[in-house]
Parts: sequence; C-alpha cells; structure tokens
Amino acid sequence: MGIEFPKGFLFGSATSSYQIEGAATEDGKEDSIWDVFCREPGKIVNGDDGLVACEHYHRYPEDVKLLADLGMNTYRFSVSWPRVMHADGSVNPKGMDFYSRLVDELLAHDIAPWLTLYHWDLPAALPGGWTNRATAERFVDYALAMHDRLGDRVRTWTTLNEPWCSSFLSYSAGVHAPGWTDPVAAIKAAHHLLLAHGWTVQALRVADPDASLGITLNFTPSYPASDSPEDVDVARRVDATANRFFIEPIAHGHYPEDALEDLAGLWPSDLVQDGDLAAISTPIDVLGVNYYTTNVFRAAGPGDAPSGPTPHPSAPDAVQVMRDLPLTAMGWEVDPDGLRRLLVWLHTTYTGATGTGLVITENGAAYDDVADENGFVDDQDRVEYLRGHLTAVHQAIEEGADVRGYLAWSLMDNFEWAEGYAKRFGVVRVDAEQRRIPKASAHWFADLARTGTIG
Ligand code: IFM
Repeated sequence: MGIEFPKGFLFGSATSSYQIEGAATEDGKEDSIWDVFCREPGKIVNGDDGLVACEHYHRYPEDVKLLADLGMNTYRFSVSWPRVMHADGSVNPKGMDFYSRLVDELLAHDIAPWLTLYHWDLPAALPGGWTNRATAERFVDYALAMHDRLGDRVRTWTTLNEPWCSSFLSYSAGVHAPGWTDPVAAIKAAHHLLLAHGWTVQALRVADPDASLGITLNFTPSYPASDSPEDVDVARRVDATANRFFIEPIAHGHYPEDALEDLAGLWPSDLVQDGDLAAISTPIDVLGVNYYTTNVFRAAGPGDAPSGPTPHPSAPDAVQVMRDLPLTAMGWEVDPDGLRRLLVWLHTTYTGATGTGLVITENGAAYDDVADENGFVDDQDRVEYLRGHLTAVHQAIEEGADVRGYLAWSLMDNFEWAEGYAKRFGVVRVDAEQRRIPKASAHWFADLARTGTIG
C-alpha cells in the first residue's frame, strides 16, 4: 500500500533572495548585511558571495517554468528588503517590479506564491541592525509597502525565516551576518525580531483580513546523551533558547520561564516593554516549520576544551554527541522520526488548540553530488532523505497533527551562507554555466507532487 497525502496538500519548494537572486547591485538595490559580511575575509568558505548566485533576478521565467515542470503547486521565496526599499525609507520601484513580475509568472503557471518578508538580508544601512528596536518599526513600513504592491496576488505572508539564526547564530556565535559575538546583542535581536513579527501580523491583519499570515521557525530538537542530571540539564538549556524561546511567546504570550532564568545575567532589564508580548502573540494562521535534524548533547567535563563564541549562550558547556546515524554533507544526522515527533509536539503543545496549521517550509539535505557527463545527478541519498521525511510527515498527520504542506529545501543549488556554494541542497543542479538540471530527487518529488502518493 502506498502512502497517500490529503487532498489539497501543498507540495512545493523554497528558496531565498540572497541565496539565488544575484544582481546584488542592479536597479538600485542597496547593500544588505550579507553583502557586507561576504566582503570580510575569512567569513565565507572559498570567499564566495551572492553577487551573481543563480542569476535568478534575470532567469526567473526559466525557474518558474522549472517549478511548473516539476509539478509544484506552491513556491516559497523571500524578498530582499534592500532591493525594494531605499535607506531613506522610500520605495525602490524597480525592485518592487521584479517581485511583481515574479508573482505574475508564478500565477500564470498556477503556482501559489508564498512570500517570506525576511530571510536574513537586512539593509546594511539600518543602525545597530536587529539590536535596535527601531529596526522593528522600519520592518512594519517595509511589510506594508510590499503588501500594497503584491497583496492583490500574494495570499500567504510569512514575516520571518528562522529568527534563531538571525539572532543567536548571527549576534552571539558570529557565524552569520553581521558576525557579532555578543550574547546580550543576540537576546536583543531575538526580541526585536519577534516584535517585528508581531507588529507586522497586526498591521497586515488590518490591511488584509483574509490573508494567511505566519512565521517560519527552525526547530532542532535537543536530547540528553544520558539520564545524568548534568546531561538532562544541558539539553534542556539548549532546547529552551533554540526551540521554545520563539514558539512560546508567539503561541502562549510569554518567554519560557527556564530560558529567562538561564539567561538572567544577560537579559537587559528594559528590553521587553508593555504590550510587546501581546503583539508577539497576535494569532497567526500558519506556523512554518523548518526541520533538518535532531541533536544529542552531554555536559562538558574537565577534559573538554572551553567553548568559543556559541549560539547557545546559556549552554556553553553543551557538547554534541554523535549517534550511529547517516550524515549529510553538512555533518547533520539524518533522523526522519524526529520530524514526526516534532510535528506532533507542536500540534499538541502550541498550534492545535488555536487551529493554526503547520506547513513544512523547509526540509532537505546537502550531499556531495556527482554529476555525469550530461550534468545529471543520480542523488539516491537525497531521494531517501526526502522519502523518509515525507513518510514521517504522513505519520504525524495520521497521529492527528494538522500538517498542510511540505516545501523542499531547496528548488536549486544555491549560496549556502557561510558554506558558500560548496554545499548543494537543490533538487535541481545549477552548474558553472548556470544550467538548471533536475536531479533524480527532483523527478521523484515531481511524481509525488503530481500523484499525492509515495508508491
Ligand atoms: O540554506 C538554509 C536556509 O537559508 C535556511 N534554513 C536552512 C537552510 C540549510 O542550511
């Protein structure tokens, strides 16, 4: 018996602006923090950058045709804020025109556009970046300007992609732009990102009561290596900031008690102002779930080297313990059942009671692809990854989780942030000549998208 997904289930793929567009200085686009970060020596593998990327800014008609050829009914993309807004807060019409053309092209191919307002390319001109509360105010202006232009055609709006990455990974671990290593700045950034989300949901709800509104969070479930109190506690501390820190205020209107205690010495006393948590917990229609792996941690002992800058400021003593699981090229353990457990937990703990739907807005894997003489990649490892995770999604639905769609990361190989172009996540290969060549995984996914079943 095959596996059959519910009628109307969304099948598609996702990308983001900086990772695919290129055209980094064209038509009035200004610098994002990623343009600046990529210019700093040593930050990105091979000194790569997003100046050209996949040339999607010019090749979008070909890319939309590809989506259609692969049977995808939904496409999640993000908007580059510094492409559409000038530093003085005025709109850049040429930047807006690009997204308008893209949306028209998608609709002409019967593909639903799913727009993410922020996937990390913050205008470099904003003073203090996300550590500044004013950035959240500017975000609302930007969101409303986008909605003015595209609201008649785009019906699904996601405020932020993975705010954990744009706060803790970017301002505490320094791995992502702007590359700071200041845990207090990371906490400020996290709160201001959540505020930008909440204020934007409020504003868009007024502007467009029927739109589907939400946020995408990345979840990396964290488990203890043993039942020793030290290991249990360190896994809990990682979980508190990496996972619950974001969903808890959105769904329940408060930060997790244990995260507040764990971070007590770092938390600025004037950060959370009256009304902030009410704004952050404004009801949403859909929670985007990005899932790649789960992690096991033990508490560091005397023999362990001291940690450097960390994305887990309340758990600098967390040491990852690898299990006997297959690894992707990112070194991430493949754990499809972790996705089933995550979806059931989210539905039961946070979203089920309010009718908020769950959509997998990212899931996928980088592998060391080998192309044949025609550029074709027979990526059976990626096929197995997708099959395993989609099967887990189906099991979660059978267990009662309200999961409404699955968007593979990513449509095509692209700029993998600090890893540059060395890591390939696409179901479509992009080669040095910018040829798009569907891999075996793209054909496998297209079959699923067309039939709704895994045979
Ligand atoms: O490429 C990224 C994406 O931009 C955000 N989520 C994780 C992906 C793989 O690392």
